[in-house]
Amino acid sequence: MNQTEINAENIAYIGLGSNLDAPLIQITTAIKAIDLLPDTTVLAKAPIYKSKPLGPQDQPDFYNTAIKVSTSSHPEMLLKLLQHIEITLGRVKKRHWGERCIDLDILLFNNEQVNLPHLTIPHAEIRNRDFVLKPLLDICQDLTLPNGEVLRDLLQQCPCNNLQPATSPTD
Ligand code: ROI
Repeated sequence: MNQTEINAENIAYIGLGSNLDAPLIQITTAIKAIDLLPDTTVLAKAPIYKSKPLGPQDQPDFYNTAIKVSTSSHPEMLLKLLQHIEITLGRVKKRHWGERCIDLDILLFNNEQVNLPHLTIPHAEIRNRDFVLKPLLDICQDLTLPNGEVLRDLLQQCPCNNLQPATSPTD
């Protein structure tokens, strides 16, 4: 591989979610940690939204946002780096579709499709989650999936999780 390929910049969109242990602080801290990665720069941040949990209802409301990054990591490396940040922030898996202090998902990576046992890009649930689609569209109104589907159209067909703008770090 020549130098140009090694340093090739990729554009990725990352979804962030939290409903435990001061969620707004978790999200802010995770964004700072991503920006501090040696090969990754945060280019844009969406507003943070509060939403009803998708899944078990006996858990706190979620806070969600998305960021756009430029990165020279390939998708699997980026996944490893994000998982490391999740662990550093104290993420412990409690139950399926349950509460979590931080969730970092690669939503889109260039216009690529990745189908590995441990990584699916675009995120497998992207079309069913308004708390993912709305912040993505706040960053870029014209986003499409690699198969040509328009995210704006997907949001119109998406089940509603009662998204509200999150206001203050004490929310
Ligand atoms: N529900 C909402 N509203 N936001 C999330 O980020 C979220 N993440 C999850 C599950 C538990 C499926 N539900 C969610 O992983």
